[in-house]
Amino acid sequence: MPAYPSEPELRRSWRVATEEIHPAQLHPAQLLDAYRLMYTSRRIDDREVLLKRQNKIYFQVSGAGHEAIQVAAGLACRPGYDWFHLYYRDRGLALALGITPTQMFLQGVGAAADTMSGGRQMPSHWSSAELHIVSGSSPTGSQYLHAVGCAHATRYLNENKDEVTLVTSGDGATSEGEFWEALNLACLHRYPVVFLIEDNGYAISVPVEHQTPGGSISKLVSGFPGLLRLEVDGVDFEASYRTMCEAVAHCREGLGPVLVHAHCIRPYSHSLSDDERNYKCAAERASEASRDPLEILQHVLIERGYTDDSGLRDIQRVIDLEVQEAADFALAQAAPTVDSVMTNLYSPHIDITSDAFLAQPEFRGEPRTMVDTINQTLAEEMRRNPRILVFGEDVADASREEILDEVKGKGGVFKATLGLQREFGGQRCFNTPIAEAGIVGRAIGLALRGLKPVGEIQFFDYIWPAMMQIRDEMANMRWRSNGVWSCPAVIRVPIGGYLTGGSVYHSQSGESIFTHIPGLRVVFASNALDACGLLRTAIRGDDPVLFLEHKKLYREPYNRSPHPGENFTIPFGKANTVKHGRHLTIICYGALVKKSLDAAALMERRNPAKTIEVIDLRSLSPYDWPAIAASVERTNRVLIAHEDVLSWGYGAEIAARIADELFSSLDAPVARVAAKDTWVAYNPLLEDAILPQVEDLVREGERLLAY
Ligand SMILES: Cc1ncc(C[n+]2csc(CCOP(=O)(O)OP(=O)(O)O)c2C)c(N)n1
Ligand SMILES: [Mg+2]
Repeated sequence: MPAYPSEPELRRSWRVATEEIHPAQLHPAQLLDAYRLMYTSRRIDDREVLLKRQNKIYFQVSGAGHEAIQVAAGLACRPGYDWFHLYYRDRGLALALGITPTQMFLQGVGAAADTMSGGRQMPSHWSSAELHIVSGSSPTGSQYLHAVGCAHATRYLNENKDEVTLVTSGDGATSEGEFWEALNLACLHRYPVVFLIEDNGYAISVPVEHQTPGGSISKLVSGFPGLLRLEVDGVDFEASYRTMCEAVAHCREGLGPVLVHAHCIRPYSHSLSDDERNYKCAAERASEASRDPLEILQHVLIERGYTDDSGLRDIQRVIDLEVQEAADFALAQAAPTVDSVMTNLYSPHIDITSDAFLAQPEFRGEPRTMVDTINQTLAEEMRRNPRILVFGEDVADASREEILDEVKGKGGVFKATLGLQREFGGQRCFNTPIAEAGIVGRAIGLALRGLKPVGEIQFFDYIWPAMMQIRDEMANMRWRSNGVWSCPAVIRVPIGGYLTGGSVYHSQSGESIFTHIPGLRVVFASNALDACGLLRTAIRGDDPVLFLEHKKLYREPYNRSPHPGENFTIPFGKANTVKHGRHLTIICYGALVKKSLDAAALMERRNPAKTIEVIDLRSLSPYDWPAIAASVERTNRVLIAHEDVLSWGYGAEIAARIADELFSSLDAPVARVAAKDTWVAYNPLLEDAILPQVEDLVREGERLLAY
């Protein structure tokens, strides 16, 4: 590996004004420093625009017009102490916090030496562990929930610490549900979060009055209890700085969240792919041009005699040169090697597929149900690790703690978390609002801070509001930041049907949608013992995990297990051959394991010369290809069975791979048994017809045996 300059090395060669300034004492030198940062921001944009036109970088989004409020925000906070969730327009903010021009250009050219993403993210996707700038993504508004999780972590880790979390977005992003979920949570818990809305009047081409009822986000949120609202002319640096200092001080004092509504302009269109002349009239553009934050501050500096025209030109010349040098340096850097594309998808520190997680059970006590075992495993891990927080809808025993002595407690709609609040307190097991993106988004913020969140989505059928958080944030945080940040949260999700009455919104499967996500681990236990071992591995691991729990299997008598010990773990990616046989392999998981065993027994009775092997995958991503291959090479016939729908389902991938890699071992086609390509219905007759049954397995199995 070539030696690239480290982030601190890059920073040493770049001077920024990060000393704390008191608003009342903004002296000339500090105003000049603010101007330098604002001017640098604009010049980097201009240079990037040029480089994009020359095809030397591949995308450009500018901070032009936002520099005053951004630099003010950066200078009002303490990088490396406070926490930052920025958005793509925050160049001035990132500069004020300490990201250097060189770092910006390294990301622009997509260099291997890009400290923020290793050439993986577009420019202006800020990240620095040292400065506490969390790797940003592109989905508008999703960062708000991470900020809430981050502020929650501040409180959990050290209630007296006065660090503040700053989260920013444009005006348009406030229409996203995540913004409202985050505001709800921040006000509910009085978290120390500054919400900075940089309102440039447009979301790409949509003017703010067509986006926000009444056209003013700060007016719209007036009913949120405990929310301090501040509105400011965001092109006026001094006003912006005073406002940001007030907002930050309010949070530091523990007085609750603040929303700063800053009005700015956007002179360079939305991005280089956009031309605002197509939707903004000339008069409006001219009026915006008269509010350029750089010109306003220049005017102040000269009028007060802090500098003159030639002084300004000197400042500009120095910065022009610095920017030019930074760009030239970045352009000379090597691209990432193509063999690096898979690095930092999963933790390089803890390999949950390794034999380190292979443990022998030390059984004790009476057999327990799967749901009891999950409950017990959670409690054991919480005793062992105070960083584990369990939360979700109805997971606590009682939100009103004072009545705990009088009531039995709820502990989840399936009782998987019963007693955890009672034993560990409301700080460690608590109810959340009904907001699935909020559950996962908060988990992301907590995990970024080194906590181990174990969130619950009440039913798989309701996981969809969290999809953006799972796929575009939790699963790719490590990859997109090239290993600097990660979100090793565990999300537990009851799933599946065969409930007689569960119907359309309490019985669906859909695991293949998640196994399709790089960076996410997906496991699915069929019995109490596996649930214990896999859950413990998930919690002790360092990757984000979707932990699927089949509702129908929670309380079955047949899949119970005595307690296997407090250190029992199962590595991910290791299947369990639950029955050995020589003439047909059934590959299955979840509720289909028992059905496959029943079908195997029936087929063997009807075909005495045949024996059937049943493999419970347990872990869906990664999955145990060696176990599948070894079995199919012996039996030469294979049936893949799952409860989720057939088409584009989980079995399609396994079948394709078997057809590709084991073709010469096959004596029959690769068959699949799965749900019909429809929804799970309420009427039990319909549910039976829709979901795969033992007879379906027998029919397909015997077809293969006879082939
Ligand atoms: C979830 C999501 N939807 C759509 C987009 C495409 N998109 C990128 S920026 C943008 C407009 C954002 O406007 P605003 O929040 O006002 O920020 P501004 O760019 O004006 O600073 C849109 C629609 C996206 N990135 N993410
Ligand atoms: Mg906007």
